Amino acid sequence: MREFEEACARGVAERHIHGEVHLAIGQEAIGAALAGVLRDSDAMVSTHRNHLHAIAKGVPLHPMLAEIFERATGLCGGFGGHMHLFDPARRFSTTGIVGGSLPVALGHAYAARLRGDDAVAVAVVGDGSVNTGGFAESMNMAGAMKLPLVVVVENNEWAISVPFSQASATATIAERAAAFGARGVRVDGLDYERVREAFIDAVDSARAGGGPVIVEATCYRFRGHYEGDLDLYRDQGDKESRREQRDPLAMARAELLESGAADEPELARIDEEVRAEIGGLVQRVLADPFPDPETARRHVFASGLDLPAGV
Ligand SMILES: Cc1ncc(C[n+]2csc(CCOP(=O)(O)OP(=O)(O)O)c2C)c(N)n1
Repeated sequence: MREFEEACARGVAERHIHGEVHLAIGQEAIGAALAGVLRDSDAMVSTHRNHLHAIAKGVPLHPMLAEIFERATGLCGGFGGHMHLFDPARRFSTTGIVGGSLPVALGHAYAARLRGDDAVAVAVVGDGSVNTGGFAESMNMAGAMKLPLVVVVENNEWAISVPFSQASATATIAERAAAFGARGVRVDGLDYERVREAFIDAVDSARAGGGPVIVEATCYRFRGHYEGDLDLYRDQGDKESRREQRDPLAMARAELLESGAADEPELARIDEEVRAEIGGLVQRVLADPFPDPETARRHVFASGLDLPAGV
């Protein structure tokens, strides 16, 4: 996940990617904890900071990176870009509208109820989204109808330059769950094991008919809000020390070594393999074609008609 996102950061610096790119470097423990837990039939809806969630849901890396690099081989033919990853086969989608993933995930949860199956819907959101009307409305309906909705809130303390502590009437997000007839849990989002336990428990409970659950995972983003953000609103000393002392990757590494689950040579070999895999992926994507400009307006209307180019 870290290597994939660093490839995206280089893609911005080298001008292969245009527009805003939001990376979740520093939040990998949450992304990793979501991996492998959901079934293919479960839906996941993410935000503008979505790469780790797509990887966790099993979206294949080549069409995903190709979409971010604006290539015709991308998930949406290179038309959507990084904020609009969409993979119906994996039931994964994103939205750039803050708070917008909640009503979409609610729709998936309601659809599961109408179908009568035991699929769950997961919405991943940032702390900024919990103060939107859509969040409250979706949570209320999910609670009233006991829908199988799991909301994972990545509380990285900031909504661009607005600190959570100044924007929220409650000290935590998890405590709001009670007002919606939901369960709420707050976990250290830098600790992979804790988030994974909380997420599995939330999904099991929602799948069994227990109604909505909010999992608030505390974390911190190491990059600016988007690539190019000068990030002047945060205390640089605090940011540096968190990066040095609370990097979830370094923490997971230390834990693996300490518990004897892995040794240095093994971790070095995995690092090498991942670097080679992502490096090769970037080379393949760079060799892929751009979308044909003739088709620029083809996806504007959902008419179902195969309109001629340019219409
Ligand atoms: C409805 C809406 N309002 C404002 C924006 C502009 N905007 C983009 S990201 C963002 C902050 C989001 O913060 P948070 O939900 O905490 O997620 P994070 O970026 O920290 O992951 C804002 C205000 C938007 N995209 N949509």
